[in-house]
Amino acid sequence: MQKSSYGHVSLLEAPCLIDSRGTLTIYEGPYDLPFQVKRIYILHSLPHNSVRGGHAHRNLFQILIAASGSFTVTTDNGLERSSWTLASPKHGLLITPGVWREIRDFSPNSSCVVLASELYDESDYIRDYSQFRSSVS
Ligand code: T46
Repeated sequence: MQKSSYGHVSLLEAPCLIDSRGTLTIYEGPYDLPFQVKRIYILHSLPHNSVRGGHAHRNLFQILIAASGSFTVTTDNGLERSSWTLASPKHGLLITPGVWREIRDFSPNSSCVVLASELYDESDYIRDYSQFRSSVS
């Protein structure tokens, strides 16, 4: 996937198969996933007042999914700030490199599954907001 000069955030909608047994929601590359998944991690057992994120990535693409419950993601690409409430596994929030993100307002028993395009690499993080702003302007 190409990087643009400003980071980009968009909401994906995954297909769901619903029958009397419940719902099956599918994220399947290359149809629904814009990158190859190299890592999956899960945020769970989250206190309501917890704040996760507070950083941007240089090269990493990610998709955040509310596997259960709900939470709010605020995003900032240096040009605009947006707020996204994720409350269903059928919605995946695609975040490209160059986006500052903070995740908060976790409902009871919420969990956030993250699909990531790269292996963990601390040098890919920008954890200082002023440094992030300098990197995008
Ligand atoms: C993101 C949001 C949504 C690892 O060793 N391996 C990993 O794969 C990850 C994700 C983290 N870590 C280590 C790095 C830190 O020492 O785990 C510790 C906690 O990570 P962090 O404070 O970055 O966690 P969050 O929840 O603030 O951020 C995470 C991701 O790091 C980040 O990429 O976008 O979830």
